[in-house]
Amino acid sequence: NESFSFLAVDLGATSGRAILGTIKNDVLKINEINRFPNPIIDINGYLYWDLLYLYRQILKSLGEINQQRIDIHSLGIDTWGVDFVCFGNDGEPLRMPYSYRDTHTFGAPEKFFKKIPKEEVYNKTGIQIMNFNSLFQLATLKERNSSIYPVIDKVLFMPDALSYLLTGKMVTEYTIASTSQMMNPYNKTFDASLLEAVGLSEHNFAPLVFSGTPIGTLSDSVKQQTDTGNIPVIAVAGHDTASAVLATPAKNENFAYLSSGTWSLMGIESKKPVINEETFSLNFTNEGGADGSIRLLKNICGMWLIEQCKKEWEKEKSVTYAEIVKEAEKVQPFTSFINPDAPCFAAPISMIEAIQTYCKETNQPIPQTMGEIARCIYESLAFRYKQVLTNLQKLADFPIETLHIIGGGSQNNMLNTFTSNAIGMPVIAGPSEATAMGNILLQAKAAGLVQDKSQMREIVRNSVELTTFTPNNTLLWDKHYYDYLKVYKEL
Ligand code: LRH
Repeated sequence: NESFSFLAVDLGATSGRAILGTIKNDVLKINEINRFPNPIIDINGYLYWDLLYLYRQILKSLGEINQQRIDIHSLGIDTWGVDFVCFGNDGEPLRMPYSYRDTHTFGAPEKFFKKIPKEEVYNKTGIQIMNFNSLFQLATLKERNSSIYPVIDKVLFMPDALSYLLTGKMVTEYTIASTSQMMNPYNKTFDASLLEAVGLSEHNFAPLVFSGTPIGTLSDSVKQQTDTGNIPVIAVAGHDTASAVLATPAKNENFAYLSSGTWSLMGIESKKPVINEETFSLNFTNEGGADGSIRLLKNICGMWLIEQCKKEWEKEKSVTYAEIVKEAEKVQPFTSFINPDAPCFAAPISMIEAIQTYCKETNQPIPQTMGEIARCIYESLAFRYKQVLTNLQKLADFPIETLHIIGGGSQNNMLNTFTSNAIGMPVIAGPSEATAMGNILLQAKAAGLVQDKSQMREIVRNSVELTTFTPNNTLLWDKHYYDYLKVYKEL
């Protein structure tokens, strides 16, 4: 009953955190070491991530670990999907990475499909067509004659780029690479024709490794700056969603998951890719799972909607999510709905105005107060979840009996209740730190402490309190689902 500690660096598109995980007697205890915002930086209308700031936050977290005299076995980094850093042949970053929210990729897929038709791109990758996928970001840079493009030596996805800054070693981790829309999900390698279409080849990527592979140890420079030793850096499931799904506390296979954060990722696990006319027309994605399985899922615009509204409300006075939910509880239910995935919500100047305009254009009452707007968002999300879950059930070859909601959004009991009522199925909420837990459990696997996914999930169940929400009022929710469908505008 020895204990082992690991450091998970979990970077989301709104905030990042460093979480210490300690495993003892098959129980995982987590402890937040550092939490920091990860703002999108607007420079002359282009949107970037601050790579060096993220690097410095990781060093700060290591320094903190050292100060607290904690011995960690290893460190692993996971981040949001699709974004990447380009490096020159001297190993230096060529520019700050763009944020996938940058509108420069609007319209990029349509242009790309003139070279390789849409259906072919989908059939090759199984990835949901979204304008910001790495493939279309690269196509955009090439098309814009970006000055760095001709001198790109390596493209490293975000977690791999940060691991490289820490170790000097370059790898391409499979789960994060799978979000790029450049990989073949059957043989788990890059598709040469897609790379060629953006003027790249396999040489522009570091060697592919699977989740749980050691990358190297902290470089001398990092060791000096943080006063730490030879800590190994592990390529965990670099894609945050893959890490989160791994930590779903499911007991059997008849479940769907909803990884709830800035995005709501709703899906099932599949042993092999599911790529057919139906998944194409429903635009479902086949991302790589940490255990080699496929995450058949759909990206739903999640807490982004409320996060953006909150920012606007905070211009007047600061407000917590608990306060927002409290206001939403007070207002008239089922008044106005939006399609959370309508393009107008992807990167609006004002989210509040975008929601109001949507309601106006669909002849619904226009939500005005914080409570009204929040209620509109939460009810619409619950209905969107029902819509996607219905489609998922058509694709699944097993009965979906429960929905596991994991991630930060699982702490919203109002939304959990709404969701359970809308889908007419029990919702099991938690853990809220699923991503960090998945990250840590993969490091534990690399250390030989755990063997497989079912053992990892058992550890998660041993370690957290889960809350079950049973459906109520389903008839009422069913009735209003039709009102939602009426105003739901297909993309
Ligand atoms: C969630 C997420 C999602 C991606 C998006 C870009 O954080 O990784 O799975 O599609 O960010």
